[in-house]
Amino acid sequence: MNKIYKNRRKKLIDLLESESSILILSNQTQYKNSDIEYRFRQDSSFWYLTGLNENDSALLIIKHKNNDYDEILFTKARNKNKEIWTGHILGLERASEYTEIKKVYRFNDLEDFFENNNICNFKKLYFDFAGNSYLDLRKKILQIAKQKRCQEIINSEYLISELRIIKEDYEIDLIKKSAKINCNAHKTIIEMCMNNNFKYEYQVYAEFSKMFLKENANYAYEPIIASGKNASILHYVANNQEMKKNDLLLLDVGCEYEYYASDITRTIPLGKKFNSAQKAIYDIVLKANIAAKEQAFKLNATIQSVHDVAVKEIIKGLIDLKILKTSFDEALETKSYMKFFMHKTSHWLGLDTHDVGFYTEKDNSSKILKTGMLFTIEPAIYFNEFYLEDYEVPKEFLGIGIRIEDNLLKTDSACEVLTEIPIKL
Ligand SMILES: [Mn+2]
Repeated sequence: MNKIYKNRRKKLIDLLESESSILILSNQTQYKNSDIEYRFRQDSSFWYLTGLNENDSALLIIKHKNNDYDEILFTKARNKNKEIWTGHILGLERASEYTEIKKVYRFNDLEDFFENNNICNFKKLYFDFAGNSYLDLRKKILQIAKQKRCQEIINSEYLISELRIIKEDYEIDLIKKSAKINCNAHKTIIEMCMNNNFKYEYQVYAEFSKMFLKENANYAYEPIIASGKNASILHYVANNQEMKKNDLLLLDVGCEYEYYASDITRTIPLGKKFNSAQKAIYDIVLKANIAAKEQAFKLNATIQSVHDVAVKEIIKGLIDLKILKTSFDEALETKSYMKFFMHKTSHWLGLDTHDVGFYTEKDNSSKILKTGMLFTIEPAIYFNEFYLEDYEVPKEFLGIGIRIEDNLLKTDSACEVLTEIPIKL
């Protein structure tokens, strides 16, 4: 197991320029209130490179002029008084054994290490200085690096995402498992919803929780169980409203299994039958979803071309319904369609739901989809009453929100769709 992480570090070291270093911090324990801790979730990049689930830890890799390198791990020491309350701490010795990193220091000494070593007057320091844990420590390290005339401080994502964006077979297996658990839950719960088994959104939430937890999985993010016009709010997470029989229900639920996410959205009519406005919009979104997937299957397709194809279907559909009252070209040019479809069609998927990785190359061209990349396809149309108040949309469309989201793995020959959930009406 630990060989996986060691190999990844080796690849990272190969990417790192000489006289440069990279620092990756673990996640910090977050508190709900007073001394009540949220369940700990490791920082994805720290996990990716070490496989350690400890907070108060950091990985520092230094590459010298002659291309020799140092791997240094910082972690917290064992502590009987703490361990009686919150359990097992790995400690320096065992962390060293597990990772096979020989130089292991206390996390509390990280700042001093930067202060007293010459790594900061190196050419480059890769470091996520804008991360949202250990704010004071991040600021301090940035300060020290600047004081010591580090020539360039670069977001570590630039380096790590080059590795993380292409998934290893080991990762693909875990994502497939995550997608399978998620698909099974969606299939079962969609069937139950269409048979009106639930009265409130939170009852649907409870069912997803049960189906995930019994597979040793959990949510990748707060699920969106949005009935009626709640579906026109992109990240609706209150999940506490009564569901009405002829409303739509949008289910956007992410499953995390062994750190890996799948991210699925289906929108269904609660009474098993769409009304004509719902059906018209659903058909456009479904067409956009299918067309975008076909595009992704093509050789050398870019992530932008997948979005363009989805946008094209959405504009065409909205013009046919006379919701957009301009020519196709004008809608594209003025981006008037963005009142109804305001996000991108895809994001990368992996350890993070919105996984690391840039969408363009250094020359600003869109990234070509390559074997081992995992991404979503999620076209949508929303008619949010509040957002659209100045726009003329026939009344029957107001409040509708429809999104259909699949997860795809780019393969040598085409693409594998990991989320087949046919909706039987
Ligand atoms: Mn998504």
